[in-house]
Amino acid sequence: MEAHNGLSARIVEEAGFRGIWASGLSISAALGVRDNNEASWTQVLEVVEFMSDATSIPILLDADTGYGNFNNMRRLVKKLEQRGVAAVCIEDKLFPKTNSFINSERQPLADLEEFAGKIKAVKEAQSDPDFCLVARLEGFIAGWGLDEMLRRAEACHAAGADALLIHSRKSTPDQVLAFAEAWKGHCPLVLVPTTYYSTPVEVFEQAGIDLVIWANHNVRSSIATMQETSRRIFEERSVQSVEDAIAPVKEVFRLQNADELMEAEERYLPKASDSARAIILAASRGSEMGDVTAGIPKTMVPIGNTPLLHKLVAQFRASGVRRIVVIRGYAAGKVHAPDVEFVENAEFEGTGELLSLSKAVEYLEGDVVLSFGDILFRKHILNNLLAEPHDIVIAVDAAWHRRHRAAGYVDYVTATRPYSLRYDEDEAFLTAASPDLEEDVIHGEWIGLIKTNGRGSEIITAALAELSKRGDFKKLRFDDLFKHLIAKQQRVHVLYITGHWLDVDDLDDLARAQAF
Ligand code: SPV
Ligand code: MG
Repeated sequence: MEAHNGLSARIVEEAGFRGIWASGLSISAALGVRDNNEASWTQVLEVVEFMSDATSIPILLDADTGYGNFNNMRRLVKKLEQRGVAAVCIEDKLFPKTNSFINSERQPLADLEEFAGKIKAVKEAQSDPDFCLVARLEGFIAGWGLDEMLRRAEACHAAGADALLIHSRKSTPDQVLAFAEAWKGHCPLVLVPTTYYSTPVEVFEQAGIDLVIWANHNVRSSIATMQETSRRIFEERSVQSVEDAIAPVKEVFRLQNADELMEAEERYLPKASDSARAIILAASRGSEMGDVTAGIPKTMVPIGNTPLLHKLVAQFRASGVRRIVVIRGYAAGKVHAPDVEFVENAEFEGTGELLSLSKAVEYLEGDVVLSFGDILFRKHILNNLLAEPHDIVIAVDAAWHRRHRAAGYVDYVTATRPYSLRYDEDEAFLTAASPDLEEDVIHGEWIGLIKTNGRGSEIITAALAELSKRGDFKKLRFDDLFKHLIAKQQRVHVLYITGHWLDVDDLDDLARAQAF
């Protein structure tokens, strides 16, 4: 059965056919060109490769006259074998060919010796012993009689042709049946009953014909349907009357094997649940910034033309964090960012960070990065944090004393050891966290990023539950959480960094952020 691209080839296989005719007429028609070798042989090869990829039954390529001489044929065979094409058919005419049904009497036949040489070259070039060559004899088409056909058939058979295609443009099968009778089964015979289509197939079976090719009926049926569909939609300016008559989109997906891709995605793509989630705390106004945050929270302050939150979200995305939750409160209606989820904190006024975080506690699960909504940092900081295997890790800036400091709260920390350039140092753990630490015990400043794994998320969830019982819970900040974890002897790992981040607390910070 004819096919002319991957889709039609798959349809042919599904219908139950045992082989596919990659028709020269249909492939060129589908490409919008004539059946005169207007499409180059490599263009045909591309099409047949798609057909081969889409199917598992043998494909017989209609290679016209072989696109050149014996040498071109040898190369073609090699390329077809590489693409899993089972067989090739060549006809005894001259390049560039003309379709057998156009001006057929004026079509000269190929020199028989030259044609036999091509056949021989193919059989000697093939590396798969099952690769087949069908020699197509156009003698009847060109007006020759049975004797000449038999002479040509013998020569092709002797040269090694695996089968002969006897073509005829008569409306009855007389010519081809006479040939079959005289040939007496020397080798398999192939017919193309395009013009003598009313002959029942049993007649061919009884005559010992081995293969019948329905050569162009898929491209013709698609032409008829596409013409009707286009005409109707154009005239009716609606698809309503065609919708039920055409294949549903679901059928297109099925023929493309879309399900297989979905299953493969399950197996090969990182699972959404496996990758980290970010929770961004962005509920506070940031009143230190005065008029700048009248009506928008600090997180939406533009850095250049882009809101701070958008930059932050883009940083998470760039490090592969796709699930992002933003806790918003002040001017919540003005807080937006593409493809993030929002959690509302209506109690943002005069309350602390832990209350805000507790609003999103249901998202505290698996790998999580908790982040302030007013910070920016270089990519390596987040990447290093994400690579940490420990339950709870905080990013601490050891170069804290070099920082510009806005008035207000600073999350100073002390750890089991200070920052060191040595790569073989012991791990550092948090031992104290407070804005009031004496300068000589400060090892760094927590920058507002915490990374947890599944266990770490559970530990923090439990800590929040315990802290929420305190009367002052609404005022508590992250250093209270850290103190609680230290008191509970929960280990908080310290990942030291040295600069390359900033927070936006005042207008000076904002100016710095523009240049960051
Ligand atoms: C084709 O399908 O391209 C053929 C068969 O060569 S026919 O058009 O009938 O000659
Ligand atoms: Mg053809």
